This record gives sequence, C-alpha cells and structure tokens, in this order.
Amino acid sequence: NQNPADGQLATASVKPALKKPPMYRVVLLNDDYTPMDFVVEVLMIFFNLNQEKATQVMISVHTQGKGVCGVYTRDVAETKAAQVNQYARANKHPLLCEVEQV
Ligand code: TYC
Repeated sequence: NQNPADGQLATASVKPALKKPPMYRVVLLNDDYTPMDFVVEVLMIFFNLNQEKATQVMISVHTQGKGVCGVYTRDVAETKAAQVNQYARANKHPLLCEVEQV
C-alpha cells in the first residue's frame, strides 16, 4: 500500500510511527550455594511472581542451569538485574542475574 492517506491500514508498505522496542530477558543463573528459599523470595519480590510460579522458576534454574524471570524493555530489565545482584550481595549470596536480548 503506497497511499499515505490510508494511514494505519498501510501496514504492508508504510513505516509505522511507533515501533515495538527490543525486548530483553532477565535470566537467573544456578549456583551451588544460594538457598532455594532465597531464590523464591527474589522471584516474588522483583518479578511479581506468586509462590507457586516462583518455585517453578527456581526449580527450573536449579535443574537446567538458567531460567527466565521475565521479559522487559532494556531499562527495566537492566534495573531489575542490578537490583537482584545488589540484594543477593547484601545477603552474602553468590546468586547471579543477567540480561540477554530476545
Ligand atoms: N542450586 C541452589 C541450591 O541447591 C538453588 C538455586 C536455585 C540457586 C536457583 C540459584 O538461581 C538459582 N541451594
């Protein structure tokens, strides 16, 4: 569609005014020392998961080596990962959280 007057219906050939932002996964890495209940607490506090879902993600990280906590825009993802790492360090746990682009 090449007629600008067609506005938002011209999705095939006219560039939209707003593009979806790139998204970023916040992932948690397994380690041998961080207590399981601390990981569940982190998932509930920083990723708004309920206890059941947080436990599922924690077990998945524990068995698979890593797991996705959530998918966000870049600023939100980087902030959450930094907050988790800061909270883990403040509690003397080696828990590591990273960001990877989707
Ligand atoms: N592997 C840890 C233990 O056995 C638990 C754990 C789960 C640690 C997930 C980190 O991201 C993690 N206590």
